[in-house]
Amino acid sequence: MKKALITGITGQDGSYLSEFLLDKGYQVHGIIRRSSTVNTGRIAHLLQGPDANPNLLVHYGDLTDSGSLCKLLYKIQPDEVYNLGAQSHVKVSFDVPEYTSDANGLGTLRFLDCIREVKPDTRFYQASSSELFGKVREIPQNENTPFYPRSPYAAAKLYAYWITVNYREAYDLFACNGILFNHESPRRGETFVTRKITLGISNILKGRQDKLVLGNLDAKRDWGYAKDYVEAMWLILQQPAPEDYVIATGETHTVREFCELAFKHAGITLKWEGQGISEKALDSTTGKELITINSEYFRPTEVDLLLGDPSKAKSKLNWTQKVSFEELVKLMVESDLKN
Ligand code: NDP
Ligand code: GDR
Repeated sequence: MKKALITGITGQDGSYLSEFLLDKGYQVHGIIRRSSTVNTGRIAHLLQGPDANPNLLVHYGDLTDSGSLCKLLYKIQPDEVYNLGAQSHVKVSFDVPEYTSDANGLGTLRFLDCIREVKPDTRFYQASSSELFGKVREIPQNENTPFYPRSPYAAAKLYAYWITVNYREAYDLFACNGILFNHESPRRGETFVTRKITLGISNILKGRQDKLVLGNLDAKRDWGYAKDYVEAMWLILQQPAPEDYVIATGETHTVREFCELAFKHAGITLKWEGQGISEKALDSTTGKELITINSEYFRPTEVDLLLGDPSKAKSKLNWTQKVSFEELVKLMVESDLKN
């Protein structure tokens, strides 16, 4: 039985990856953090109840604590490590830059160094990000596009990207970067823009929230479905040689388009008024204000346009996304309306 160790198992991707690997017959070990409130909601169904899987085991640890990582690596002796743990919110990284750098940047080094010492044949996946491309200089972005990080989050992920490449080259580790563009799902954290919108719509329709307050509506993102993307992570580690891959849909949409489509799925057509910080969206039938803008949600430096070129993943991994942008928006809206 193959063994996988996942950091960030309680997150969106960690939960889908766990399900995917358990289905493939892996024994899955996850690192969880101690917290004062329950943080295992996304994997609770795998830990207890009718769908509980005895091949899922969780352990306390933290990416900022090298001893905990090393002990787990020694104890579990995994075949594959998926390093998904991170302070993953770009805007928050401006508020906690040092912690973000520690967990996202040095955390990756801690794991790689431990693998080098303890079990150098472990295959290592690093959750790299399209945020590395930052200030756009080339469209679409592929594995050869230069990086230009625009946040403490992206700068930390840049270090993690290069230390992964360096440990591969210096110590012959099977260490790979998946440069994943934005991917979403009903399990997406509630403060990321897509989920904030779909959950907000549900709350508005149920009378629990008055309106949505957003930031930059003009940012463009290449949004895919998280469940499709965790398959790519696994495929990257099954290749004969360790390489880095861009995983994306090849389509880009503005936050504004996401809003329009999401409200449309809920039966509401938006009518936009005003400009810049005074822009707002009204229900075109009733005139009710549904979206306003607040500068609080703007970032000191923004990533304006992300559009990935997944050609390498298509040809070498035979990977392609199955869920379209329209389907993704629909399934997120429907899920939040149902719950
Ligand atoms: P989430 O925010 O949903 O999950 C992050 C996970 O990391 C959580 O399990 C969290 O634990 C854990 N974590 C945070 N800090 C630490 C720490 N110090 N030590 C150990 N674990 C920690 O992120 P996603 O699932 O969306 O993303 C997974 C990874 O992929 C992240 O590294 C993210 O930066 C990266 N990425 C994500 C993309 C996306 O669009 N989703 C695109 C490209 C890259 P807890 O539950 O306790 O908070
Ligand atoms: P991102 O995702 O920064 O791309 O990082 P997020 O959903 O936070 O922002 C996307 C775009 O929407 C704009 N925006 C808002 N964002 C949030 N969170 N809240 C708002 O109210 C709002 N209004 C407008 C943002 O300015 C931005 O342009 C995600 C994370 O998962 C990272 O970990 C990952 O690396 C990248 O995707 C790829």
